[in-house]
This record gives sequence, structure tokens and C-alpha cells, in this order.
Amino acid sequence: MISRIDLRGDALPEGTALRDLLPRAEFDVAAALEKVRPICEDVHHRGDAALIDFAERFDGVRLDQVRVSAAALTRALEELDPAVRAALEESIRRARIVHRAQRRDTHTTQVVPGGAVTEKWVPVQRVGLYAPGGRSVYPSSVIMNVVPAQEAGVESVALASPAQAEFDGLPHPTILAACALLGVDEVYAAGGATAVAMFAYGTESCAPADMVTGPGNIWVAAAKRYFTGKIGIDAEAGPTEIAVLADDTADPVHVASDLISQAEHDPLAAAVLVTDSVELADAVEKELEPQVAATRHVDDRIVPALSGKQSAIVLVDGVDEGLRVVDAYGAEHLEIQTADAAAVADRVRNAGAIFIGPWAPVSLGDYAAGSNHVLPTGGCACHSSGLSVQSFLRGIHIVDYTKDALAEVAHHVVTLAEAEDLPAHGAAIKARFGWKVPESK
Ligand code: HSO
Ligand code: ZN
Repeated sequence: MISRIDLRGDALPEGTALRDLLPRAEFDVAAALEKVRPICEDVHHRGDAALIDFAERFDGVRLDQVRVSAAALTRALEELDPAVRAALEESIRRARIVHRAQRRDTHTTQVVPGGAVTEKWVPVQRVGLYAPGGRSVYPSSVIMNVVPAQEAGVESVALASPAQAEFDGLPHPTILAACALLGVDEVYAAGGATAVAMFAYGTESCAPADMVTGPGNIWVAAAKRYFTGKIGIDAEAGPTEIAVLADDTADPVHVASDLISQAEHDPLAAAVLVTDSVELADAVEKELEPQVAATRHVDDRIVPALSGKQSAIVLVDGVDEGLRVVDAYGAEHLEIQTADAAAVADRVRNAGAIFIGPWAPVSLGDYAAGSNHVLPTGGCACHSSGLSVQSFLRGIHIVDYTKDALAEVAHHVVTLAEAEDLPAHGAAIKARFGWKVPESK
């Protein structure tokens, strides 16, 4: 069900050559871009009417309006299963603890006497969050997007999720209930690229947003790329990935279940086990069969995900080599199931989130660890982080110099301006001192 890549014996190649040996799903956002362009432009020109037409075409339901009423949100919360409500509330509570601690204070640095630079953290004013429908109705993702935005102090948070024919054109009721629990009362029934375009351009019923975040399929990723430069985005989320770095101390039952847990998301989801133990590799492979057979989304997602070219068991000579492999891979989620797991985890450089030891499976992080589950995929963990309060903040530098402090450094500014052939830059300094460069002290 899962292929093997044997990297034992020879020295591992460096850099991208190593990355090229590792499995990864194709996720061709550029190709999808051409298809979303006319959709986005139609929303630009026809606003709500285009959103309503697209909902009919893609979601099979004709809407009277795209904005979800307050009554529908209240009803969804009232009708929510109490156990699901309690679980969502606990997830929110833990996420708030972690994300509140990420808030940043304004900080002033006295560079020289009379010269200071303050960094002031200002939240983005209005954010549009996207929650997928269809195969991935995840109220947990609503939490993971809304909580950091709220804790950052974002004033206006709106959410869009696809219209569902079976719920009279409303987004899925658990998405609505999660919004109600989080205090998000501005919700739209709009899906995929049309939702991103709605937030980017604004329509009659939805004011434009400064930033769009949230997971989604390739069309959502393509729409985010289309609007990059116009609005802020979090990341172009690709299919979910789990990598497990394990040695012979790992429990194959745990490892197999964790690989399956993320394969469950999508036929393109990636599950990668990196190990120096052939015994563990064999035991995990053996364990996959009964566990896959016992679960639900077998033929449509798990089997294609595990047997696809994006998943593999990678054999390495030791934990050091394993670390090089997981760093080259840069997994969205990385589990460390080795002896002394915390020390091994400390040596990891590239991962969206790291899960240490047998009691911190990725599923815990997906729902209730307090950590965020919107994480970089496709190797982007080597340059990007998951969603956090920081994602919704801008650090504005405030420069405050006295006359003396400017005079002291003026000759350097004028010199650099001349060196860059920008004399007017230097003149802006000289103009303040009778068109002369002040004597340096
Ligand atoms: N593992 C997914 C998030 C998720 N899991 C939502 C369950 N629900 C991507 O990090
Ligand atoms: Zn998950």
C-alpha cells in the first residue's frame, strides 16, 4: 500500500538533490490560475449577482442573498450537538490561551541619545476567512483562523463558506455554529475562488477585506495567488502532510494510525515515515492494512493517499540522517517518535509544527492542543510559519530623531546618498542645516 525509498548506505545528497529524492504531491497552482481569472473578474464586475450564479453552478443551489442572517447563525448554534459544542468550546479555550500569549508589545529602541525607533504592532483592519465545504467541512479550521485574528485585535472578521444545497443554500450548520460560538456574525455563503474574489474586490453585500486567510482546494490557492499584491494572504495551502521520524522505540500501532489520520483528508494527502529501523518499517506496513480496513474513507482518500507517489517509507542509516531527510522535506506536520524525542525535535529546522513523543499525535494538534493547524505545506515550512497572531499584525516603525541626533549622522546619510547617485536624498538633510552638512562630532 505504501512504497519504500531506501536511502541507506551511501552518503545523502545535499540540498535540493536530497529534496528531489523525497515524495511530494503535484499541486499545480499556476495551471489553475488561468481558470480562476474569469471567475474572479466576473465577481469584480457583477458582484453579488455573480456570486449567486456561481453558487448555482458549483453548489447546485439558487440563493436569495449571500449574507447569512443572524437568525440562521443562532439556529445553527441552538441545534448543535451538545458534545460537539463542548469540544469546540474546549478547542477555542485552548487556542485562545496559546494565541493570546503571541500578542506583541510595542517596543522602543533608543538607538542613540535623541534618536529612537519604535516598533508598533497594528492589526490588519478587516480580514476575510475562508472555510471549505464539500469534503472538508471543518469547524476546527474556523477556530484556527478566527482565534488568531481576534487575539491580534482585528476589528472586522468576516467568514465565507460554500452554500450547501441540502441546507437551503446556507453554509454547513457546524461552520455556522462555530462562527456563532466565536462571535463572528458576518458570514457569507460563497465558495472557492468566488469567496476570495468577494473579499478582494468587495460586492454590494460584502465590504472588501485587507487580507484573506484559510484553507481550501487548488482553486482557493489559485485565487489567493491571483490577488497577491492586492490583498494579504496567509499561504497557498496544499494537501495535508504528515512526516514521522521514528526509530525502533516507536510503537507501530501509533505510527500507522497517525499516518492514516492525515491520509484521511484527501487522496493527495501525504504520509511519510522516515526511519532507521527496517523492523519498524515492516511492522508499520503490516499495521496499516487492518487499520485502513477498519476506518471510513478508505477507497476515495486513504488508499490513494498512502499508495500515491506523495507517500512513502524512507529508510535511513540513523537518526542524524533522518533529521537531514525531514529537514529537506519540510513537513507540514512532523512527529518525532524516537528515543529522547524532545532532544531530537530540538534539532529540527524545517517543519510547520512538531509533535513530540507518543502522546502528542497530529490529531491532538488538529483539534485541541492549543496550537494552530493552519500550517505551511509543500515544503514551504523552510521559509514560512503557520497561522498565528503575528500573521494578522503589521509592525510599523516610528522614527523619532532630534535635531542633534540627525546632525550627528547627517554626513553618513549624505555620503550614502551620493554613493547611490541620489543627491536629492542628501539635500533633504542639508536643507535642514542651512544647506550644509553639519560637522560630525
Ligand atoms: N490536519 C489538517 C487540519 C484538520 N484536521 C482539520 C482535522 N480537521 C491540516 O492541518
Ligand atoms: Zn487533520
